[in-house]
Amino acid sequence: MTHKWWQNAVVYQIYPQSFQDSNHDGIGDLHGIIKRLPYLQKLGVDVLWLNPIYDSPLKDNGYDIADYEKILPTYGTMADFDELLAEIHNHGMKLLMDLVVNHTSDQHRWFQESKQSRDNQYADYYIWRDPVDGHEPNNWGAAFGGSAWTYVPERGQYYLHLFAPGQPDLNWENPAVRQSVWKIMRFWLDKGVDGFRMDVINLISKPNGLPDAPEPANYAIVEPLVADGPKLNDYLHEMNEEVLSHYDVMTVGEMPSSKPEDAIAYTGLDSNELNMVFQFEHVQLSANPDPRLGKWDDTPVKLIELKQALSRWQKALDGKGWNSLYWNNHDQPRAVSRFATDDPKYRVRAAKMLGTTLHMMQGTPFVYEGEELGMTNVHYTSLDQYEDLESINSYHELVDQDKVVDGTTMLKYLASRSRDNARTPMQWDASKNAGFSDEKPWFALNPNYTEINAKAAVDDQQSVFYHYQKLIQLRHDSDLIKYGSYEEIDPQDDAVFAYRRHYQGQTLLVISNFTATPVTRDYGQPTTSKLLISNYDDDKGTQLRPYESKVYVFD
Ligand code: TEU
Ligand code: CA
Repeated sequence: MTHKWWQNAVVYQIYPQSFQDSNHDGIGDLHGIIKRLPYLQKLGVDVLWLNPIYDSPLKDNGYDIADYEKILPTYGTMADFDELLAEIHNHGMKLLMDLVVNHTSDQHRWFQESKQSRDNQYADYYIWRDPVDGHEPNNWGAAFGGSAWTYVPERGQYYLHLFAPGQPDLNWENPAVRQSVWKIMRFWLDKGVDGFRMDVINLISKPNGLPDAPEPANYAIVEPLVADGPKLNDYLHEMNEEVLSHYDVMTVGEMPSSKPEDAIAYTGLDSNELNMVFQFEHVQLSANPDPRLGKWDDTPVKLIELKQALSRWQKALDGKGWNSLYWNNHDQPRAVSRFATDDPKYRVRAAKMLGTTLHMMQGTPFVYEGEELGMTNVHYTSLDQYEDLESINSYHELVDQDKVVDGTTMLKYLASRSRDNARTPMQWDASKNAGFSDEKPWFALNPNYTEINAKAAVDDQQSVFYHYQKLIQLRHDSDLIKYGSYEEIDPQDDAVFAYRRHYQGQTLLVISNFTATPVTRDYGQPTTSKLLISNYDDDKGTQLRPYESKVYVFD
C-alpha cells in the first residue's frame, strides 16, 4: 500500500483556553497560539489539533457548539483564524479541527427552533420522544449525571442528551441533519484545514428502539450500549463519499467502548471511512469494582493490564487498519502522574520512559500540551478548586445524593482522575502566571510551574522536551518505527514493558522499566553501539535502573 502523510505525522493537541493568552484577559486565544508556533516547530510536530474554538456557551468547555461557522469571540475572529491557519502552514505544520456533531449546544439555532413545536423545519433534527407513563422514555443516564432525557413543555416531549442537558443529541437518521453536517465540514475544508478529530463519533447511530440498558434500573451508563450502533458504518461511509474523499485530509474518530474489530471496520485500508480512532481501553483500566463509580478510582494502573490493552491494539490493527497513540488528552489526567510517577526524584526519567514506550509503537502519536515537559496532575484537595462539570456533578451525585462514596475518598478519586488535571494553563516560564498571561488566568496554574516550564526545558539538553524532539525525529527517519510489526515480550512481567518491532529484516527492541526498583532482564540486548535512544547516559545491558527506558535497533 502506498503510505499516507498522516502515517508519518506526530500530532500536538492544543487546549486553546489554556495554551497562551495574547490580549490580557487570562484566557488563551488564537493569537496566543500563533505566538507559540516557533516552539512547536522546534519540537518537530507535524500537525496541530485544536479543541473546539467555535461559538459556544462553554457549558462543557466548547463541546457544546452554538454556531459551527463562527469563532468564539473570546478566542478571536474568523480573520484571526484565517491568519492562524496561514501561519501554521507557513511553519510547515497542518491543522486538525475538532468536529463535535453527535450533539450541538441547546443554544444552537437548530435546537432553539426544534424545541418550539413538533412541526417546524428543525423538528426532527434532534431525538424527541413522548413520555412513557409520565416519565422518561428509558433508563439512560447522561455522562455528566442524571437522566439522559430532558422534558420540554412546548413540545410535551423529552429530548435525548448523552452528555449534559445543554448538549442535545442530533438525529442522524434524518438525512437533512447529515447534509447540514457535510456542509459544516466543507466550510472548514474549503478554508484549507487538514482534517478533523471527531468527537464521540461512534455514538451517532443509536440502537434501534432505544431499549433500556440492563443495569442499574435508573440512569444507567449507556456508552457501551450506544457505541458502534447499527448505521454507524453507513454514516461514516456517506461522510467519506460526500466530503472526505474530495480532500487530502486526516481524520481521527474518538470512540469510547469500540473494540479492535470495530476499529478495523472504520479505519480499514479499504473501508473508506476514517483514518484512525482514539480507542479507550488503556485509559479506562480501573480496579474499582463498583459500576456506580464509573471512572472514579485512584489505584495505580496494573502494568500487565496496560500492556495487554496496548498490545492487543498493536497486533489487531497491524496491516489492517491504523492506530492512534496517546497517553493523555484534555479528558484524562496527566500521563506521568497516572502511568508512572510525578515524584520529583523520578519525574523526568519517568516522563521520558512513557514517551519512548508509546512513540516506538505503530500508529500516529498524539502529544497533549505540556506532556513534552512532563507536566503533572495538579493535586487539588477541595471541591471548590474544580471547574469541570463532570468532576463537580459526579461529586454531588455520588457523595451527596446517592451516598455511594464518602467525600474524602471522592476527593482522592478526583485528584487522581479529574479532567481538570489536564486543563491547568500551559507552563511557559517561571515568571508571574507562568508566561501564560499577564492577568489572572481563568483557571489556577499548577504551582510547580516555577520548576516545570517550557523555558527551563528548552534551556536544558537533558529535558523531557529534547527527548520528545528526538522521538519525533526518529519516527520521521525510520520506516521500522512507522511500519514495523509488533511482537510482545513477556506479557506477564509486571515491572517491564518490552516489545520488538520487525521490518524488512531489521529489529527494534524497546525496553521500559515501569518501576522505581532496579531489575535484570535478558532479551538478547545487542551491544551499546546499537542503542537508538535512552533516558540514562550510559547502558548497563541487562540491568535496568529505575524507570530506565531504552531502544536498540539491529539487523
Ligand atoms: O469525550 C467523550 C468521552 O468519552 C467522555 O464522555 C469521556 O468518557 C469523559 O470525558 C471521561 O472523563 C468527548 C470530549 O473529549 C469531552 O471533552 C466532551 O466533554 C465529550 O466528548 C462531550 O462532547
Ligand atoms: Ca485572551
